[in-house]
Amino acid sequence: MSQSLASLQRYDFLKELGIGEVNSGACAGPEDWADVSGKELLEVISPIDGSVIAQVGLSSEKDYDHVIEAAECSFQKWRLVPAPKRGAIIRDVASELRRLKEPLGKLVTLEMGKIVEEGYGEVQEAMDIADFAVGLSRQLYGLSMQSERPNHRMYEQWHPLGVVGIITAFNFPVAVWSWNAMVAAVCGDTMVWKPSTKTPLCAIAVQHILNRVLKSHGGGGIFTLIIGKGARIGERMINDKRIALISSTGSTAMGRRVAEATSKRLARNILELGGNNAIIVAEDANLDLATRAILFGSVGTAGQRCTTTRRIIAQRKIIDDLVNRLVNSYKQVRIGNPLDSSTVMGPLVDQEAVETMIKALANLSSQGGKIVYGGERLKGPGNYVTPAIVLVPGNTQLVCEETFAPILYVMPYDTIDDAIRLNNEVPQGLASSIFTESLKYAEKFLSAVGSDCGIANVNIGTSGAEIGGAFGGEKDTGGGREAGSDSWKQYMRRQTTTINWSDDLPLAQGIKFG
Ligand code: UN1
Repeated sequence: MSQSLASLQRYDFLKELGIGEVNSGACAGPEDWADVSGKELLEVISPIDGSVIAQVGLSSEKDYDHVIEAAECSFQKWRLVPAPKRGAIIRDVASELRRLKEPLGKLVTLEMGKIVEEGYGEVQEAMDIADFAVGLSRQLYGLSMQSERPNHRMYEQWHPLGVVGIITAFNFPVAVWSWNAMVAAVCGDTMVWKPSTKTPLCAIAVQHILNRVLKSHGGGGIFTLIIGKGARIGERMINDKRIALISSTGSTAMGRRVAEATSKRLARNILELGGNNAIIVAEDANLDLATRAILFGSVGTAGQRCTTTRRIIAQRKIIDDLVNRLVNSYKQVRIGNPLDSSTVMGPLVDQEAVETMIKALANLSSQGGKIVYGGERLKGPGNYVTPAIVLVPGNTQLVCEETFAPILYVMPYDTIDDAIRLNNEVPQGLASSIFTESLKYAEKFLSAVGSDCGIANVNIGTSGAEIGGAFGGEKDTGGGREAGSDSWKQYMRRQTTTINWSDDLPLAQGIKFG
């Protein structure tokens, strides 16, 4: 069953992705798009110029059940496919992503506004985790332990978990899904993806890729897609007993709701929520390096990464020099159409994001904040602002909140202990960095009394993590870990097995019974 999108403004690169031809609403497998007629339509607005680029039918309750049933049903077979064979299919997904890196990267830019270089980077990240998952498919190791009983063998093995629900945010409309989906797929799970309603086209384009690859392998229902609002479809997902794990990216408020619902039904969750990431710049830091890293961290993706650098904690002796350098760099940032390769900063995702930024800046002076650069709304169509640098005395109430916009707060410190305290003082705990040439400062920052974040870097900014490590953070960031390292374990169930190959029945703990 397939239907056209209600409307789609044509861009040449969309043709290559196939999303102008067949489409949308919900999809459970190859050739299985839901009918769009009679559906409530979602307008997809490009942040570049405010134009409506497409209308997408929102999935109905019936679509939802159809998709979940398809995922449940395909799990029965998929879990029996040897993991390296599952990996071989993911290898084909990676090849398709590689082939379509350019049009897909441009679609990311068109739909959410990050500059095209970052759009390509996002698809690269999806390819990277797919490659990682292919390797993983020949691993998924369990440990073997020494049994205390003679002629007994004890070990653990990992089995597929079930249906995984993936809820993603607008800012990484492809990469964050792939962190979950590529790994979950080789682990033998099937999944249901609910993308942000701000970026349904990226999800539709990806689903077309998946459908093509799966069809060539004679399958379907492993990756499924449902497009709907959080209040309806999201709520159904998090409360649905058929979904064993919910992996969710978004605000802390949303994450609390997911945690509540999944804990109530004792399901698993992976939460990747707000960040309020700081870079400590010590008196001995290489300021050239620090300035470049801060610029990428604070202005990259127009300040809309969860890893965006939001706070600079600068040693009092160098703070003026650093702020001057930052203001000079900010002045050179070319703001404009993100599809233009010379642009450094594109628009914010929507008008609401612009309002939120302007409102936060308006409240600053009452908290001792002083804008030293930017923070203006730019005239014309699209959601453009100038990135702001703000001097603050410390972690005021506003600084403690994550404003998803390019506002960089700069605060002074005197001792390294002060700097670490300031780094840790906010509710969130995702990414953190220190710029220093001192081994002692760096090691202290990384020690148990150092940064309390899930990511702690030295002479590298807070954003732009590689997929090989586990990604996520503590406190209000939700505690989840995705992508590399041993994150795969969350998508599988562990089974501890003891085998007795003796003719006796010794009990553990030396118990004599009967
Ligand atoms: C996010 O903002 O949700 O580390 C993910 C980074 C990227 C991923 C960000 N690799 O900045």
